[in-house]
Amino acid sequence: MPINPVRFRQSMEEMARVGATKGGGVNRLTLTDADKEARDLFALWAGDADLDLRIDEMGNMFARRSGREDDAPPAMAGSHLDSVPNGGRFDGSLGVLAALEAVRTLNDESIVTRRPIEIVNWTNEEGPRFPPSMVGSGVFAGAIPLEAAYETRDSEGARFLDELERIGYRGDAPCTPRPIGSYLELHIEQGPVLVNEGVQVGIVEGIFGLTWLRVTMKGERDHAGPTPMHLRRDALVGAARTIAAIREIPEKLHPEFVATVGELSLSPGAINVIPDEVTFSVDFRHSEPELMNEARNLVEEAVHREAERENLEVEIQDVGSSTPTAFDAGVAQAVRSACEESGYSHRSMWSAAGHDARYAADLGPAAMIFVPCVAGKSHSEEEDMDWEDGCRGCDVLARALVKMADS
Ligand code: HGY
Ligand code: MN
Ligand code: MN
Repeated sequence: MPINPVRFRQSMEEMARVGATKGGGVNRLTLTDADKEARDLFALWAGDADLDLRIDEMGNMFARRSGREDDAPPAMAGSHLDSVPNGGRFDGSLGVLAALEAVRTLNDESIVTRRPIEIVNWTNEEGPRFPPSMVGSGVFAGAIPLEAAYETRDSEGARFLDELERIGYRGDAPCTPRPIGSYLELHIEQGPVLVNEGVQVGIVEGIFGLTWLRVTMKGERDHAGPTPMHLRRDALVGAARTIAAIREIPEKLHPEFVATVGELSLSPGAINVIPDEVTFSVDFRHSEPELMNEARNLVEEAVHREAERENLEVEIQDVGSSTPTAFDAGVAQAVRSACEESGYSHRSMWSAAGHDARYAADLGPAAMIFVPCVAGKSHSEEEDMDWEDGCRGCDVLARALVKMADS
């Protein structure tokens, strides 16, 4: 099953020109014109590969190749084409286009698998514009209500459903759970493990849980000069102390626990006015549900402690969460056998990044494949990947996909 590295790289480089940024990354926020352009390009390539394209009511794109037993639950492989703001050109597109390369190779070799194969481009994997993340796969798996997704608004007030219709990707197919034979997702690791250990392929056997919160702290706007310090209710001071406390939580829980405050907004934002309202996000992750619960308690304790200290009102909003999930040992074994066939070094690992495989795993056996990215860097324009690594990942995906499609 020899993939075509030149064709694969050409498609990756053409896709990287969609929403390209000066710094070598991509800006393809979900449901923007750049996302539409990426979707249109994928749809064109799916047509060229004689795949039947189905778009569901969340805009998820399923490019289907018939199997000998066409009613069998499909062997799926895919990822996402949307990006974070000024993100990397490999995050997500690697998984979609490697799956496409695998199918193109099956076409070249005139191989027909038992199961149909479906390549998936999931809507809004990333989440920054319309939180939470992984919403297309989350609705597909029945974990997120369609109406809730439709009514989400971005920071300018644009509604998810209106934007989905505006780019022409509100499909007719129901976005509801259906059995899948298997799911595979190739992705750059987006972390330092494979690079540091010099290992070529990661066999991803599970995925961290993640919780997203949004905290609002409200104090009192007042003059920066005449207002005595002891009379102030400074929302930014309360938020700053809380954020510093959140930074200390991971080391209380586990060396692999992570917590991040990535968004912060304040009002009025004037040099001579005491801030009266601050909103910030909280993202924390781990593989153990108990530690996720404990972290949630510690975050709430910090918020209420610092609010009381500065006499602030607080609101903690749940933006979204997904539970830690072990992937399927059988699919992981298919990935391991593919690595052994090709002689690639490999190691088992879990993913600390969120991926649509998390929700696909609710509908059928799933696992992921990681390849190294340069310096483990991602979610930035500097994200980079050696092409040999990418081709190794594509080769493993193609081999494992055929095994699963013939299982
Ligand atoms: O947040 C994540 O881990 C993913 O990149 N959306
Ligand atoms: Mn991704
Ligand atoms: Mn990402």
